[in-house]
Amino acid sequence: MFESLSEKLTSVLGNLSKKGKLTEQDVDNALRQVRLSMLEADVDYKVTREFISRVKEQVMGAKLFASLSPGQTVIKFVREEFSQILGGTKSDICRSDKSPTIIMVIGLQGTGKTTTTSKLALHLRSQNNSVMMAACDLQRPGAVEQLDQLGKQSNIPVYKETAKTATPYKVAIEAKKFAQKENIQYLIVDTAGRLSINEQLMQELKQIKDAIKPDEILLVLDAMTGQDAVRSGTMFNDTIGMTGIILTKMDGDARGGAALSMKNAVGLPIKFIGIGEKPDQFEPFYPERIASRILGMGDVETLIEKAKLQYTQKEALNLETKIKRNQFTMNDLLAQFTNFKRMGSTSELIGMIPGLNSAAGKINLGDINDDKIKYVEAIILSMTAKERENPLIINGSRRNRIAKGSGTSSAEVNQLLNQFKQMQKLMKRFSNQRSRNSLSKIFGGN
Ligand SMILES: Nc1nc2c(ncn2[C@@H]2O[C@H](COP(=O)(O)OP(=O)(O)OP(=O)(O)O)[C@@H](O)[C@H]2O)c(=O)[nH]1
Ligand SMILES: [Mg+2]
Repeated sequence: MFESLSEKLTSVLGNLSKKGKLTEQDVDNALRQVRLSMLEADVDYKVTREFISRVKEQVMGAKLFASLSPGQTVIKFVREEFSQILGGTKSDICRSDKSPTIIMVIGLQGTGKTTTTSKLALHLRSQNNSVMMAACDLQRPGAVEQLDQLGKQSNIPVYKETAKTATPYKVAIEAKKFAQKENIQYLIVDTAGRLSINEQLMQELKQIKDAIKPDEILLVLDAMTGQDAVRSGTMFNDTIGMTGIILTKMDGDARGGAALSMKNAVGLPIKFIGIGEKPDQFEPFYPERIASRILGMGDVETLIEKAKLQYTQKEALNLETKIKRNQFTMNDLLAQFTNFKRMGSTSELIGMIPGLNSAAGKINLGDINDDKIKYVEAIILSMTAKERENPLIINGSRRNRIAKGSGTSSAEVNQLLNQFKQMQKLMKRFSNQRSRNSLSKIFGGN
């Protein structure tokens, strides 16, 4: 997400910070390029214009032309402004005093409502809440079954009614009663979509809304539809009223115009983003972190949170001890890949590592991708237990056997062995105090 915008801004702002003193002309030139990049990213014209004028105002107010490294200050202002137009601070799901807190999920056809309903349910459950979903899309054949399947996969109960006489608002009322009786903390209601905002859809949604009085109404919008998403956000808010927005398919949106225009145009916060089809490809929306990602500064906080979800404290400590004692083997590397894959796609993770987000094209992201990891895994899996513990015993004939077994060439096996050696060297350096602290931070050890 935001790849194209991020690439351009990283290069414009990178050039700015390389300069020593700046003239007003330098800043104007850079801001002109920022403006063009934002317009190319499909950010609303008015939002862009106001953005640039606010940054310019701050630059002029800061008297930075006299300072020695003004580039960083300009970048700071740009970052803060991005964070502001993305909504400023993170916006949480509200919690009702009485259980259940009811969340109604609405939106046009195919935007990702049902997938998002189950992702949100998983997210709330991971915070130790009891959650139930209600299947109130009785419009599309198979919709109830789809939610039911998703519920089964993640072991989250689904309230459904299959009687021909069932209507969406009646199912919603029954689901609410059931959740109250069972003292379930969150009830998430999936609703039907239509191709466009029509009378029938609005009637149905209003009926459900009046019947169950949800605490949150979240509108699901497809980020890939850019300004169309912004327009439908405005229309839904004018007719039904919402409390927040979930932007899905951010993984397929290199530009990011919808995300950057939404708060200003609709006046509501983006609460979550969908970043893939899988159940865990879903994140709370943190404006500040996203602003950093857009400017190629990475997002260490999210990376740490993702890592923490996958690592137990014990695993983390084990790993750290092994690294400290220089006992990190190919088996450990293999285990790290498995953890890495559970955390998300490689490209998604790379965007969160500061400076790695294609910093002015210095790093070829094509070099590090999910396919490459698959090869590396195949090579390690073709090694014997002894070879994995001690790769030094791998001679010519062993190398050929491993290459054959993994469908690679012996040159590729060699390359991995060399990389592993380099890695071990690097890890030795991790043993010093400073690095140990940062490892603990990432892996949650003490
Ligand atoms: N890449 C990607 N795909 C997504 C994301 N969210 C949903 N999808 C996909 O979008 C498609 C539609 O998702 P649904 O959840 O069925 O959409 P819906 O809004 O419930 O659709 P209707 O009920 O027909 O209106 C599915 O193929 C999902 O896997 C996302 O964040 N990223
Ligand atoms: Mg659906």
